[in-house]
Amino acid sequence: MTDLVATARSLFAPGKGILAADESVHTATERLAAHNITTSAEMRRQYRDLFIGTIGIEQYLSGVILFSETLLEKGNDKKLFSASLTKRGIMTGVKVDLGTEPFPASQHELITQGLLDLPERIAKYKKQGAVFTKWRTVFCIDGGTLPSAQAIHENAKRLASYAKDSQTAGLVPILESEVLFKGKHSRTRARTVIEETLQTLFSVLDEHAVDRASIILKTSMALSGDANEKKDLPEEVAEDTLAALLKSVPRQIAGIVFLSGGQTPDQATDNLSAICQLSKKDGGTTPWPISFSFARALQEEALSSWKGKEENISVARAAFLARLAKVSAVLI
Ligand code: 5MM
Repeated sequence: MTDLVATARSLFAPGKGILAADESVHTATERLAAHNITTSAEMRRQYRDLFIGTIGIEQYLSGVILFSETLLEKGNDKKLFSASLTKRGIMTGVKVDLGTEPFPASQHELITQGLLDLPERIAKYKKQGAVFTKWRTVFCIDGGTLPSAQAIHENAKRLASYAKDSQTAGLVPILESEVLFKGKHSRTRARTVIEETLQTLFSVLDEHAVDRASIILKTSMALSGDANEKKDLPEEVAEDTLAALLKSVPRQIAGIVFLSGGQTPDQATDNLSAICQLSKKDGGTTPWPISFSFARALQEEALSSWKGKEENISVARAAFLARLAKVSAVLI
């Protein structure tokens, strides 16, 4: 087994998952504004410290994905965030894409950017303590027409190029393919789009000779859109999500982590629980380990308690730990 494969597999330690704390400046500003917190670089540092500085997270987390800015910062304990994670046995990852831009061939769709100086940036992040990376592509469902085949293919090519660069540098790549929850679409339509996007992705990854064994897939669950009146049962979500993944994802990859995508913390936890239960039915139906890489579903309750105030830190951290314990429990 190569070092890269060993690192990828250790991110799936029993009962552990990954905290996505890699909000870009724009997204962090939005998340904090939703709780009436005004953003500044210092406020973003405190926001990161709220989660990374929580004592006991190592019981539930194998890794944390950081935004590049955070890699250079220190927590309230005056230690670099990455060093404080490493000391607790938690691996540091970094978001390496530079966000999305309109796709020239189909202006209503988004394409992820950041390939130009990627090898240099990855080498720098490695020196700063990162052992894994993440690149996010995003697809919006619009009726039966979007996402278009061109957008799916272009995003897959960029994910493949990124994955190759990350593996060459010796960092495990997490390939995030997000099918947005936003919209009126049915769960069946979401399932079909997950299948289409992942089937294209894995065929393009093979064309680029990306080593399957050291990649991690970060995916959405198959859900009815948030503007659809239909409320999915966790068992329905589990059935469609696993059916799509079993049809589209090769057995050799290191594992699959789920994003929460704007679901409430309870909804994301219940749906992940149903997915894990179904995956273990009859002695195990899935060839890859499954875990979580949530951002919002892990952070929301803590942010509501914190409100950017020092006196609320301990209550907010207790809420974060309580949610981590619930999500971790469904994996076992
Ligand atoms: C934490 O947010 C990540 C970065 O997003 P931006 O590029 O918009 O700043 C994002 O990739 C995140 O890792 C995933 O969307 C999962 O987060 P959720 O909230 O869906 O679990």
